Amino acid sequence: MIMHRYYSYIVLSFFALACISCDNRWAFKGENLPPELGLKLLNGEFTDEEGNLLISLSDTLKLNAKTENETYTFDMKYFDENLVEINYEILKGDGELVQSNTTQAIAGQIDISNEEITLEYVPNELGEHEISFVATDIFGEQSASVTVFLFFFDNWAPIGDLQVSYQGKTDPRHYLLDAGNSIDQDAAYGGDIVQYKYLINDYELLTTVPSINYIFQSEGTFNVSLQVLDNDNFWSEAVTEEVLVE
Ligand SMILES: [Ca+2]
Ligand SMILES: [Ca+2]
Repeated sequence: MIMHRYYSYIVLSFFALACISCDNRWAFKGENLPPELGLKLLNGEFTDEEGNLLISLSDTLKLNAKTENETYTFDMKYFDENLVEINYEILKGDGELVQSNTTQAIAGQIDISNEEITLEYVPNELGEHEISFVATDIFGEQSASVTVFLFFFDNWAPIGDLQVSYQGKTDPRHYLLDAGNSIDQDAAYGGDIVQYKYLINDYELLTTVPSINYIFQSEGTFNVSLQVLDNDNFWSEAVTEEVLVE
């Protein structure tokens, strides 16, 4: 009987504490867990091996008339028994957040009828964008804020690289003009070099292959310059080599 009384005492005091903190609500806030909110990891899970949630991600996307995707899709999930709402705010950039498979669309609010949420961000401008989410439960307890940073760009320029080397094989003034180390800075996003323009003094030569064999027509000093064109129709700045042909 003594044990029983002790148990009752603990429960009562717990109840008393709960009512002080829960603002006259008919529930035990002391048993409440604050909501948790996380973004989908690359492996398709929402928690890592140690049970941690991903609360921030940043990504860079190429966006122009030629790219296929004009939006950024991502997933998040909430963990809570008594969630009331998830609010979001676009802190940086002009864009819209669209939730898939929902009939209810309230600005600044996410439909929480499913724990897993698929969202699409539609930017109205290039540059930096930042979207922040917070989940709130019935007791007003909030999750850590989840933030998505996105950077949209239209094109990064190519950079030409020119190596001139003496060959002398077919002719004593035979050289190799090699632009093979030229790069397109957005190669990781589908950027590519499609043309090479050589200017040898005043003589212009356009090719689609990175290196050419060239025979100078006379002795003398030649300025060989190179520009490369990317698949977004943007020319690099010229790089120039001075070649002394003997
Ligand atoms: Ca809760
Ligand atoms: Ca490019």
